[in-house]
Amino acid sequence: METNFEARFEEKLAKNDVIEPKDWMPENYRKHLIRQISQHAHSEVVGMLPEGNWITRAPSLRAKLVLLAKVQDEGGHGLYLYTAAESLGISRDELLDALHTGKAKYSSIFNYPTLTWADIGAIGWLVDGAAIMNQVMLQRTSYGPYARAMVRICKEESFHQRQGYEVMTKLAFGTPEQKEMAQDALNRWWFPTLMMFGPPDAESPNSDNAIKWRIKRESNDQLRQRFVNQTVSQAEYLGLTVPDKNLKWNEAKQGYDFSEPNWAEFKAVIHGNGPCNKDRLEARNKAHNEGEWVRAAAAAYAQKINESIAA
Ligand code: FAQ
Repeated sequence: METNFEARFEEKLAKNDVIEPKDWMPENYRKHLIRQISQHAHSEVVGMLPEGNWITRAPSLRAKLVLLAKVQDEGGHGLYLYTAAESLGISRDELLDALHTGKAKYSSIFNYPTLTWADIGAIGWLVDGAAIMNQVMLQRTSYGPYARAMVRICKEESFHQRQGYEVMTKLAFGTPEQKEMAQDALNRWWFPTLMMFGPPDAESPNSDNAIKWRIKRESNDQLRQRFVNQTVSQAEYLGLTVPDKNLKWNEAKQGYDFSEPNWAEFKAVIHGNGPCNKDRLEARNKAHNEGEWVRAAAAAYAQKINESIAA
């Protein structure tokens, strides 16, 4: 019986059809998706923290409004993604509990501090730039609710990338001190951004299944390479230097050679030992606990509505 279902599932993947929540799917496919989608959702929500702490310090009313809108967008992305994960049969409470207890991962990049306004520019330019590079393929991922959520997310991330590049442009073409801030931010965010794409392909335990099931359509290394190829000329336009002595155009591969990020640092960060892991989890737990009354009020309201419909 299961063989029939499995054959249909494989056939759909082969035809590039999407798998929907009510379709039969292998248990490991379901688990793989819950892992990836929930980590992605957690990243969006934790990603609000390093930027959120600059809303009150943005250098103009316009900059404040734009940053506020961006941070709200990230919250929205978290919500679409949690909903997509829930459609696989896991509850929001379970997902959040995994984040709050430190069991679930979220993107390594959000465990680095935002020291200056230029860091907000660097996050938009580099971090959102890397996010888009990775997420464009996810619009065609094999699980329908995830693919559909990614369409809107990608549109919004493109604005975020522009916002960051605009901040960097203002600083890089501003006073010498501003340019120095922009360079310092690039120096600190370059390698952590390269780590966002995940470990090298040869050391990526989830990639084989992800590619087989068309969850990921390109590998960690392919996307990292494309990001470097695209971003170097953007840094050049700004008159900034990518902090990598080994960065060099390679005519034969039509791409840049570049240094490996520090993978020992990456491992430490994803296992809870980065510069801000502790702060991020504390902030999320505090926000969750302080939001208890909102959840209780929403539940009480929903119950009243249900009662009045039933009456
Ligand atoms: N950080 O076998 P692989 C954003 C883990 S964008 C932490 O290669 P996979 C927007 C991985 O989970 C950022 N952990 O895994 C924004 C696995 O551990 P596990 C979020 C990482 O899944 C911008 C282990 O290492 N984007 O938030 C990382 O095939 C600005 C082995 O790795 C997404 O999540 C990492 N960087 O590939 C918001 C995109 N890399 O689970 C605010 C969707 C790897 O076995 C401001 N996700 N690990 O215990 C993906 O495309 C994939 O999950 C990868 C990892 C590429 C992240």
